[in-house]
Amino acid sequence: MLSRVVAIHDISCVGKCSLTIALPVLSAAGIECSVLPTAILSTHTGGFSGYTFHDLTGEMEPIARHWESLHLPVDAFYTGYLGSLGQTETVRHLIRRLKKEDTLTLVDPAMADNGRLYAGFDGTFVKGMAALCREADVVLPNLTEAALLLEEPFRENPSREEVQALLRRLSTLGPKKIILTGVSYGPGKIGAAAYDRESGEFCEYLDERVEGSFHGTGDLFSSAVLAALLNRRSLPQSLAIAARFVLQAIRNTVANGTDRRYGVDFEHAIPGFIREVLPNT
Ligand code: PXL
Repeated sequence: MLSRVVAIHDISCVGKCSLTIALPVLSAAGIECSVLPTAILSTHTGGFSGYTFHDLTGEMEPIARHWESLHLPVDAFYTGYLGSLGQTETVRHLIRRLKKEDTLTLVDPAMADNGRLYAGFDGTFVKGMAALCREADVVLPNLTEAALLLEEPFRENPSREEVQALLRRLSTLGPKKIILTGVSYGPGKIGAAAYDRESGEFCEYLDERVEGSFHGTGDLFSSAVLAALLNRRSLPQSLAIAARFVLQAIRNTVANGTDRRYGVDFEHAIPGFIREVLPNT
């Protein structure tokens, strides 16, 4: 049966990320993606100057009320980039009201990378995002976001033991599954590590590191992990499927030689992703 995800992210009109990634990736994986846009920007905030930003907080509550009146069944909430501190509260309450016992909540605390908060965010926003993470079943931070959520200093290349300790500490915030991205235990490799608090198991998937920074890959990875989990792939399988999809998109982008600010060429990696996430097609 078709699952319905409600994706709560911004619309960056240009520069593939957030909803312009969540929608095509989830749809390709056979999942209905309903949207709750948090803000509309002319481009994302990571590389273009002069971008516009229109906050949509005022629309969120009326939309949620209408959905409540429809008794809209939601299989998963998927939150990403939120526009303001107030929105972390709005989203937290909205999910509480609309979720059922078996609804999955995946929070990607999209707020920082490479040791730095994204433009426009501060320490109070981090606290709001940490409160939202406490409501989640699955959280998916990168190393920078993990340090911020735990109020610890950022460390660039933690060892496997340090990563596992970090995963355990993150699980004490509340979520059952923690997936940490940007993990690398040596030169030339990068990937993700995860911890399932219920089974007590750790897993990881590392693959080739392509040098450089590629915009939107965090959103691509999160969307692909959610797509895999909803297609009943295990946590280790979901990490592997998502990481290979992101790597292929990065390889395509390098081969094309396009301006990295416009995002990665994930479109040509979709057929391979579908073969892995929907193996019977
Ligand atoms: O990819 C994360 C993201 C999402 N949305 C907006 C962003 C960013 C990262 O910079 O600026 C608007």
